[in-house]
Amino acid sequence: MMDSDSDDEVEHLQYKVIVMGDGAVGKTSLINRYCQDGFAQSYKQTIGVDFFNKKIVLPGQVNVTLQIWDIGGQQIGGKMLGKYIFGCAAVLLVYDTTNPDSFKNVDDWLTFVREEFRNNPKQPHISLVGNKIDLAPRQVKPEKHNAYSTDHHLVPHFVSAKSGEKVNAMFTKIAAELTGVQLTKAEVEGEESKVTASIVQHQAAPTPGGSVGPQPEKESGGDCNVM
Ligand code: G3D
Ligand code: MG
Repeated sequence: MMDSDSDDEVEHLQYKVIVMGDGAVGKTSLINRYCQDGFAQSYKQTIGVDFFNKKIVLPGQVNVTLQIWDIGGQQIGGKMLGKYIFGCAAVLLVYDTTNPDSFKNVDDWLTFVREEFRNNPKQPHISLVGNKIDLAPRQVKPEKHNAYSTDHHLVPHFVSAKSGEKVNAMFTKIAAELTGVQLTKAEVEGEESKVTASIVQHQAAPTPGGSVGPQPEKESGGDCNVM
């Protein structure tokens, strides 16, 4: 269901999406893959919080801008994290499928998110994202991932920021779920092989907060930069 009443807003929905998880699970790589369709072998640690706006067009000419936030090196309990997560519409809880500890720690990240949204009538859409599926051996079994997702009402995803496998499809599905647009299997599969999105804005100094629902989009040119 659409969150917005006016036709204008329906045309330009914007959602804040936060990518969370332990260090080195691939948060920056995932965002970089989605925004720039690239993968760097080595990243300097993200300083502070970056966000990137990515515009996609869902079936039915529904224009959506995902404002994707990278929490950088922030840890649970960090003073700013609560401010950054405020008002987000979706959370990606990322872990590394070759690192069982990072999966175990998802529980702490989820607890943090639930706590932040306690008593909030607008709960965020939360995905469980197993990254690095290009690597073997996989230390976290898909059954475990799926069971955890079911038990905690998360949407399960497996991706590789390195190969790009399922990255576009994941973000498109999240955007569709946020807007209530139904995607066919063919449309989801189509996302695997094409990049339909374009970057519309990047701001270097984000203001903590924001609102859950669609926000008016300030369209501008600009690149998706990893700072
Ligand atoms: P973070 O932002 O969560 O801290 P990064 O994680 O994106 O900085 O990634 C941490 C390391 O994991 C990086 O390697 C990066 O190249 C690697 N990585 C990220 N995603 C994938 C993936 O899908 N597959 C594989 N094989 N590696 C991945 P370095 O060597 O720079 O530490
Ligand atoms: Mg990072």
